[in-house]
Amino acid sequence: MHLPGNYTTFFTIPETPLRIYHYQRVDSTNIRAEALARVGEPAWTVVWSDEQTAGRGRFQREWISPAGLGLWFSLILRPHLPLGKWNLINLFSALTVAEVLDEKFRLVGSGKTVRVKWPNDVYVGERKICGILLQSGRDAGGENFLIVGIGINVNQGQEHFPGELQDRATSLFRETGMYWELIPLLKEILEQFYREYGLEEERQFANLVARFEQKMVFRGEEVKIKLPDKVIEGKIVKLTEDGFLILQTDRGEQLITAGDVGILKEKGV
Ligand code: BTX
Repeated sequence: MHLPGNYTTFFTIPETPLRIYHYQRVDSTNIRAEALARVGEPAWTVVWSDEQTAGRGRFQREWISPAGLGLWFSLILRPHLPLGKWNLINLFSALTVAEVLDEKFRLVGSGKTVRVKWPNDVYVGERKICGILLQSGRDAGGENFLIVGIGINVNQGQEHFPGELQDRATSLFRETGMYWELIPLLKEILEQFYREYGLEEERQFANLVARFEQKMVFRGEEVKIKLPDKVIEGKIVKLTEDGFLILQTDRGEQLITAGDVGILKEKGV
């Protein structure tokens, strides 16, 4: 075991291998988890922090992670899955968070539902409630690992988001009018993740794509997909069995594989 320095608490979740290092403040839980994984930390270790000073999204974009208002955590996985299928874990992670949040909406009798946006964002209506950042790497022993970084807005009010995000971001509090305790929610998400992951891994994630498509926003709609070097327009047809996107463009069908794709409607969601 490689103990990470200055964490404030450590706890496990019974009957699972989940081990959680809890910090008050870190730069990014993904960075911390990656450092641990590189020196051999086993799967199912989680780095969780009340606050991130350098929380990151895709393309090195900033992920706003204020103290105590959301869940900012990263999970180490060592998937028994061919590398070409690791993308499915993107979809799996978003779906798992979406299902737990849906359950909360049902609990408070809200008619709202949570949707997923390919490959791994979680939305309520047109506002992002959760972002997920996957990073893969190889440890000192030559074994591949995956870091699943999850950021969930929980108790922020509108005023806690900077101006440009007030209409594009939301939280459980904003959607339900209630404050939510962080630790039970974290445990629930991790437990569900662990349970469902075991089942999915056994069947090589075979039903996952269909489940994801059912909850996916923009299916059959005209979208713009922003790639690092260009923007492509087309209609989302479906996902491949490895969880990549097939886009109908005016030059035929195109396969979109890059994990760091943003989907924008005309009005710029
Ligand atoms: P993304 O690149 O899809 O989203 C980043 C964009 O989302 C930003 O440019 C900004 O517009 C918007 N944004 C920033 N903060 C928030 C927020 N709190 N709520 C809603 N929208 C926001 C998504 O990347 C992946 C984010 C992963 C975050 C987790 S937190 C734990 C782990 N550690 C870490 O550094 N990243 C991950």
